[in-house]
Amino acid sequence: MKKTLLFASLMSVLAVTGCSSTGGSDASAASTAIVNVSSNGHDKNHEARNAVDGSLKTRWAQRDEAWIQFDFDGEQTLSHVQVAAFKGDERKQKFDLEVSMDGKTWTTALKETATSGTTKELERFEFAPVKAKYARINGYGTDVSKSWTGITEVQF
Ligand SMILES: [Ca+2]
Repeated sequence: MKKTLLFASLMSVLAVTGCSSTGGSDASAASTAIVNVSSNGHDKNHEARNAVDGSLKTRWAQRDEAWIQFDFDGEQTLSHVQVAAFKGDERKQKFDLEVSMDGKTWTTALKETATSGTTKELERFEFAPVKAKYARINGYGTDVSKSWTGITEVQF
């Protein structure tokens, strides 16, 4: 009985982290690994790491000039980003996406983009494939609040 419970809890952990051994078509299992996340600051306890913790209930929030940076495990070829915005079913979060190979020189991958304002879930934004070791989202507030950027989850 104890063994069964342990196995069941182990399986639920695997399901949450997306480490499925079936190699199925679950998109989350194929997301690019992020080894570090940082930002130019945050509001209260809404830290940068909240944008990659797998929960839509936690967020990174910053006002006015806002950026959040994602460091990958070496060189990656990116062609999309998924973004879930805080109150994403009420507000359109405005952002740009920049990518870099050295963390110093940045190239714009997505310019003057915004979430739909119709969902709290991850939304997918595609762009021309580009090699990158780093990616950065610049937030420009929402259609409701010009100063606040709030992002609950990001995946590449
Ligand atoms: Ca989160």
